This record gives sequence, structure tokens and C-alpha cells, in this order.
Amino acid sequence: MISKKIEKAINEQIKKEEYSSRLYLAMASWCHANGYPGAASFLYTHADEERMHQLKFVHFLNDRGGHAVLQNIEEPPAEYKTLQAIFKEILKHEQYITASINELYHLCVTEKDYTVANFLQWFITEQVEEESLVNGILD
Ligand code: OFO
Repeated sequence: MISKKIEKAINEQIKKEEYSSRLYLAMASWCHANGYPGAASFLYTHADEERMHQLKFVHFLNDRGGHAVLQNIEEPPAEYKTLQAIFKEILKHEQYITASINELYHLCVTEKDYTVANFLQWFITEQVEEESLVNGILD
């Protein structure tokens, strides 16, 4: 069983993963429409990966006796200045997601929910890879 506090925090994370997917889809669409097919293809795939992250949380929360609830999601920007600006924005967003996962992990340890903490290990490793990938592209 999962505490209400952790359930609420996971639902917040579900919202953030859904936003990530929509943000990268909006960026993919801009790249596609503005003559950057390679970046568009990369970002379409990345948007799918974020949706997979969202689903991982949804399944886990429901499996643990909680209830994954979808929330309102703000509209991602439709216009971008340059391709480099897009990837700078992605890096900033991924750093924000890393901080959010770390906060969630901290909450689980504080609440002594080691099952959720263990589940979050996958995301902690994933964030190292994602930040490194985007940093590499920017370089
Ligand atoms: Fe990009 O890792 Fe999920 O949000």
C-alpha cells in the first residue's frame, strides 16, 4: 500500500512526464515544419520515450494500490527561435526533471517507502543518460 502523500507526489510526476512528452512533440513538430528532419525524427522518438516514462509511473502507482489520475497540462510553446535554443531548453527541462525525481526519492526515503525508492532507481539512472545525451548534442 502506498501513502496518500507519495501517491500525490507520483501523480505530480506523471503530469510532468506527460508534459515532457508534449513539449518534445511540439519541438519535433517545429523542427519538421522548419526543415530539420533529423532533429524532428529524434524528438518524435523522444516524445514517445517520455510517454513511456509516464506509463511506467501510471502502472506502478496502480499496481501498488494507488490511483494514477491525469491532470490538466499546460500548452507547450509552438514557436522556437533556433535549433540550438530548442536543445538548450531540453537540457534545462531535463535538469528540472532530475531535480523533481530526486525530490520524490527524498520523500520516499523520509517516509520509509523503500519499494517506491527502489522503483525510482531506474529514473535516477535514466536522468544521467538523458542529461548526458543532450549535453553531447549541444557540444
Ligand atoms: Fe526526459 O526523462 Fe522523463 O521526463
